[in-house]
Amino acid sequence: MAWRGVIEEYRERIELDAGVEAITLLEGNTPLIEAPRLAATIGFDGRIFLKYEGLNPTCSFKDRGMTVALSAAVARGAKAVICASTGNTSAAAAAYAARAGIRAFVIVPEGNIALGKLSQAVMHGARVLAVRGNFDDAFRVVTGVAEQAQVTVVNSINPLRIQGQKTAAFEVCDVLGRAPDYHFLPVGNAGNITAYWLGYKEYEADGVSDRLPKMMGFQAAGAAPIVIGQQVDDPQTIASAIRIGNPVSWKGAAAARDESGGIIDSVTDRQIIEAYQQLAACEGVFAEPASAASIAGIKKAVSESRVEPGSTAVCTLTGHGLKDPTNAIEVCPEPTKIGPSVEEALQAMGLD
Ligand code: AN7
Repeated sequence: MAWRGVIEEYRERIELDAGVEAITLLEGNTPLIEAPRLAATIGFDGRIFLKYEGLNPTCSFKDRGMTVALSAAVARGAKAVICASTGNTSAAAAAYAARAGIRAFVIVPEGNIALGKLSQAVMHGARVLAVRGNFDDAFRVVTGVAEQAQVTVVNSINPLRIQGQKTAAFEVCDVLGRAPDYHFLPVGNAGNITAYWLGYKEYEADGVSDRLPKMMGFQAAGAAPIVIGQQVDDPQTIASAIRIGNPVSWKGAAAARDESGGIIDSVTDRQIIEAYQQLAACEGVFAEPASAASIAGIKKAVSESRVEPGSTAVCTLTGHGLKDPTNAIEVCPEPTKIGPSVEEALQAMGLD
């Protein structure tokens, strides 16, 4: 049977009022790709699988939560949704609001959202407000606006977002037949690590998986409030998606770490960029810089002997590489310019 989107596929496991009509773009069912070359490159004697969330309809994992949040909002008669976003949430909110025929307002940090994400928000007809400030400032504006206007907040303080996002953990188990031993993922607002942990716990409690993974979250070193244990006032990282100083789901992330016996650690921008290029070049999988924090994370954890040899690890690649063409072009060598001549081409190819 054709895939019906995460609500219909997992409706009995999602806390959504019975009979709510699903507003869907058929999100979910993303591939779990084994990455043996990457495992060999980083010296990991075990199996790595990539949960490639960049293949969702708006090219990030945010679609899973947005289908649930928008479906519930519309069922309750909402005419508009609002979110603060480093880009991907706004792209998903804009698309699902368009699908539902309601308005979307998105507040993004001016100058700090990747081009692909901004193009999605505007193309889907959202009203985009660029705030002079960072994500945390934008989020404060959203909560303030929501107190005074008839708009539904679809940031991950909305618990329905977490309900949708946990389906990614179900999919991983449905493919592997059980939970992995380790689950690596980037951490920004910390909604996703909270959601995966919830999903894994539910499958384990129901006997669908015989184990729980250790949750291995990674923040960017310049935006690592959970790692240092305090809010960061001026978060900085090349991975704009996770440039967040005061995560909305901080408590959920800490609980996932502590209950699972995992870690929340940081990786530098240099490590993120190296992993970003390595993943694309050695496995043919293109993910945006924030997503590469999970790859930088497993490299770091393996190098520190924090991962058992012979174990199975899943790394979530949260967003597609095409979301952020600017960074890709910047970190790679420029194309070699040649005239329309076979000789020049051969010479430039450097094969002889
Ligand atoms: C590609 O869009 O917060 O820890 O406003 O876009 O669940 O926040 C994006 C977050 C990782 C972090 N990877 O996930 C937003 C936003 C990508 C992301 C994260 C985000 P959370």
